[in-house]
Amino acid sequence: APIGVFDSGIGGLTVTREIMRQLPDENIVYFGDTARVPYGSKSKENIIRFSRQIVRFLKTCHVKAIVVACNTASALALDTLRQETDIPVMGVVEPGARAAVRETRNGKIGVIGTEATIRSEMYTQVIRRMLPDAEVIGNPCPLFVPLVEEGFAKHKIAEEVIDIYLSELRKTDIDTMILGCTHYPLLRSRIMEYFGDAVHIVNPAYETAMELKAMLEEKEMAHPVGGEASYEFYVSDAAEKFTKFANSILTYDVAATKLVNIEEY
Ligand code: DGN
Repeated sequence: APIGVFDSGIGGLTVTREIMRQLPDENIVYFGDTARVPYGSKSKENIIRFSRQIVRFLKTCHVKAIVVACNTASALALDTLRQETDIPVMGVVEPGARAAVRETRNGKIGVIGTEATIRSEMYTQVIRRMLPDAEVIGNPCPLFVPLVEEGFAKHKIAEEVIDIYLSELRKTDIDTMILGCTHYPLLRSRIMEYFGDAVHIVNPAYETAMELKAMLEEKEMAHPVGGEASYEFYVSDAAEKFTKFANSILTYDVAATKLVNIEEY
């Protein structure tokens, strides 16, 4: 059975990419909610409603586990989804928070993400469960999402936007920072340069793939080694734009993307 991965749109492909690298034998069904993106500026009720529909859809694909690749949905809907679902559901917030707790020396951690993710303070809560004295500084960077989607991650305008959003955070003495949004790993090298060696940058996409691997092994749910993994991509709108973006960040050739009327689920 495949692993179901979902996101508010294309950003979750950064998580998918890490899963493909760490778990090359696993089949994947990806759903990107391109009709309703962005989630970052929406209410908790709607984010839960959207996520529920997607879980129902993924279950029709007989997935064995679900990865909520979207940080916003992980922050706001994960608890609800877990209570309602009989297969393992993994988000990106816990793996990202765990890695930050492991890396920090001074307990001062920065988190960047969408408005909704930062407002939820979910990263802070999860970090403090493990490290009660941690000081967590959240900083929303909403413009990073369209910046990446428009293909400007390597353009010099990205440097300016990074400086505008992150100059205050750079003045603090955080020693670790979490890229708490699916798109931010695509700005990772720029952000690393901006902060320099003193700040360890955590990529929740990578951490999630590693935890997924450990979970599948522990539960003896891993796909047997060998054969070629199959990948399927579904979206709720604008399939061609999605396919183009997917091919710009994945090494796997995404030939076609299927359209789903997600409101029916
Ligand atoms: N996928 C979203 C996240 O990781 O928070 C970013 C895109 C969005 O919905 N705004």
